[in-house]
Amino acid sequence: MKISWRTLPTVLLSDEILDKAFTKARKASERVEDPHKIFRTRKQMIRMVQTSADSIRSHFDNMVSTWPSLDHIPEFDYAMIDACVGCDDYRKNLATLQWAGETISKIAGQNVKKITRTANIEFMHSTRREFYGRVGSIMGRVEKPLKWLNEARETLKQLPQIDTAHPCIVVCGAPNVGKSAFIEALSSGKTEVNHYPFTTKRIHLGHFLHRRLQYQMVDTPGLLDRSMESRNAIEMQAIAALKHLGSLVLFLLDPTEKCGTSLVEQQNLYSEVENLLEGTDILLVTSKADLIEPRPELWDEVARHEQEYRSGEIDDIVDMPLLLDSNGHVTMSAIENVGMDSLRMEIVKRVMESQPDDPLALPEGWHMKTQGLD
Ligand SMILES: Nc1nc2c(ncn2[C@@H]2O[C@H](COP(=O)(O)OP(=O)(O)OP(=O)(O)O)[C@@H](O)[C@H]2O)c(=O)[nH]1
Ligand SMILES: [Mg+2]
Repeated sequence: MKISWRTLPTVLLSDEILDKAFTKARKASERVEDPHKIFRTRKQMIRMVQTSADSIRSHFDNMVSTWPSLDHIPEFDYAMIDACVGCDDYRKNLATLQWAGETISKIAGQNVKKITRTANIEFMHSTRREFYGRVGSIMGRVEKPLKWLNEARETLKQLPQIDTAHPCIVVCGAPNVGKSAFIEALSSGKTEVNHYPFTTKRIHLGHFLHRRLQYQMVDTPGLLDRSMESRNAIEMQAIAALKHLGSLVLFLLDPTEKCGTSLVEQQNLYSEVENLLEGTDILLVTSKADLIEPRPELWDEVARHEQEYRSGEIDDIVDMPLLLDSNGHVTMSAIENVGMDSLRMEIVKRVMESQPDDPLALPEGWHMKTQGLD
């Protein structure tokens, strides 16, 4: 399942919704034909009240049903929405629209009754005017919620579009260790570049396919690359959200320190991430293996295996040696593309192990019918 904020239409503000509704209402009244003035006026006023109310009601109903309901979304999305805009506000503002639509419908019903019961033309007009006035004041009360939702949509649109039904590998580590380069190099298609709403850094979302299963990889700049003290509450919430997402976390460590963060600091960060994402499988990977002197012992052998693997069309798990550094940590070079395929294999194996096949699980999209439970 994947929430798509980008396809949500722009949020119209009160004035625009009112304009649309009143224009429709006027046009509807112009179509009324009746030679009898009282009957004609009655029909016209009723049409104006009903058409404008229906237009606004259906506009709001539509919004409420197209905006994702927080009750049925994956935990990751919930936590991200909460971190970015706040779930309580989200619910409250959508509920206000629902209320406005229902209230306008109700008042319209009362005014239509009044118009139906009178033969006084002036009273028909004034009832219609009174209705428009009340609609205007209700619309005044949804002005703020509409603006809020519009901003929320802009904010949420920036989130990476992660499909929580597929495995996701979270790639973290200090700034400049090569997170983005790693994702770029391992991705089969184009990577998506975005921001988390609370950082200006570019995040990358990429994927590769293995046996028709899509593996997503996302990096975490500005989230898991700073010390605890400098993180704010929103970032902490977003980190908590990552727990619901990661099938596997890769922590990249740049042994050359070319990234600008010392090894000691990087190791401290690693311990912090271990604590923060407790319970998630974390794999420590050293990056920039091409810069390690001397080159890792298995460099040539791994490169040869990977070349063979790439020239075949095997889509299964292949036994390949992992590229290891002198400390026994998995390593790779995104730039020279060595150690990447063997690490990809390791990722697939680990993800598969963390998600054991449940023989009783139904295929996605199946719903068990509840029978005899009425
Ligand atoms: N030699 C070498 N350089 C690399 C490798 N991977 C990344 N780099 C370089 O390291 C620098 C940082 O790489 P990025 O991928 O932008 O690092 P990042 O972790 O995404 O950085 P932030 O998003 O700022 O946290 C770039 O200049 C890359 O070219 C590698 O495997 N070998
Ligand atoms: Mg980056």
